[in-house]
Amino acid sequence: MTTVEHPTETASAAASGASATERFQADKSPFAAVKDTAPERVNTLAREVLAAVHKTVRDHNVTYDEYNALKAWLIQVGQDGEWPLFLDVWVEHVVEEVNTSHREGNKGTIEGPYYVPDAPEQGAQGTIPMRDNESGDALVWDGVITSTDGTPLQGKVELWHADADGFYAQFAPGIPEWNLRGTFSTGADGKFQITTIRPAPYQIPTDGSCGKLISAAGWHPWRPAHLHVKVSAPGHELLTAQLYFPGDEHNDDDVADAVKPELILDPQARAEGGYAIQYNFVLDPEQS
Ligand code: MBD
Ligand code: FE
Repeated sequence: MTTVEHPTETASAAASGASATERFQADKSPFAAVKDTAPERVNTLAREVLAAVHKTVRDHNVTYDEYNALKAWLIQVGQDGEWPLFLDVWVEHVVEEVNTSHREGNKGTIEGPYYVPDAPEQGAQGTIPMRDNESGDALVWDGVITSTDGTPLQGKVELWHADADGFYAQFAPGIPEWNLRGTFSTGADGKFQITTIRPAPYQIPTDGSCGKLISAAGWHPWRPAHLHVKVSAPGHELLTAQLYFPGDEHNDDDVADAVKPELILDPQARAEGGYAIQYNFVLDPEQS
């Protein structure tokens, strides 16, 4: 089992937003990707978003107090570093939907704000980096990566998830850098076996602007327990997904609307403790 040192600083929800913003800003590619977007496209999108806002203001006779509260809140979202959180929780699921509807292979879902590339390689069969005293039941996951025609693919599964307290390494302080983050590369048979721990239900940070919106609106901050994955193989579309556990009370009312029935696991209790899961990935060939 891979173990990593255990710093003593305590994890906190508030720091996650700032880390997510810094990490996103460090990657300049989002701007490069839309640099040459035609004015017509920008015009259409910006105009329609604004028209939707105008309609809401008219339909509900929005007051100046409410307009100013909105301004103050938008400013605060930026100051809290919570734009990545806000967008990934309340917008990304529709972007994912329209961009993957052509797929015949696995359903995917949103990436969320806490992916970090290049997690340490553990081989086709391995244990994700974790602390000696990591809490949570053991989870042993067997699977295979294939193409839509059934051919096994030499590929990789990048897995990341929260710890039993709902904190992600590199976004909450006090957690070893690569804790519960690993890359599992398969051989030509596409098979992998990953050992990790079963994560707990997750609450998005409540101590920032997104939390203020949630409590002001009478919503709840919960996501069901989930495992994040990116699955890739040469010549195939990258699959970004999350896997969920049956019976989680938030599978039906995920704050981020990211649960799909195809992504719910079927864990089996093991005689030696913990759970065994079997979940395979089918990747779509890249469109030419
Ligand atoms: C998460 O862990 C997550 O997966 C999403 C989508 C949003 C916030 C935190
Ligand atoms: Fe998550």
